Amino acid sequence: MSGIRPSRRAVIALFGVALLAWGCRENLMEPLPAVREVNLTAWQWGYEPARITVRKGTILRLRARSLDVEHTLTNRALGIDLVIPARKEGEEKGPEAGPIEIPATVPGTYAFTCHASCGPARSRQIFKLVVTN
Ligand SMILES: [Cu+2]
Repeated sequence: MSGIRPSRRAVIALFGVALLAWGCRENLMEPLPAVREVNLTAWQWGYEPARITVRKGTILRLRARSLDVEHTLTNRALGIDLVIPARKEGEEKGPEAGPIEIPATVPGTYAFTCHASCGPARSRQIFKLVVTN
């Protein structure tokens, strides 16, 4: 009987190693997406930062605040239209808008603009998301 024990141990050990290897393989095949947190500031007429570059597969988690009047962060093709409320008198910034999550799945450059009635140079207010491979 004592001759059987080592082989049973060996089988159990092999099963453990196989299970561990399978688990590691699963992790390598489905890596968790990286999350990039961005705190955007909007003003008449721009965004800070004005450009963000992320790798494909990243999730952009974005919050925004205004330094003056109401703005939006809009990309209609992506279905994003975030309203960024105006700053109230006596406050440094307006209330936080978001967070919204933008999954960066397709490489390219995506422009976001403002569609609020924030003034004559609104067309200059552009935020660009660059997604690389
Ligand atoms: Cu604006």
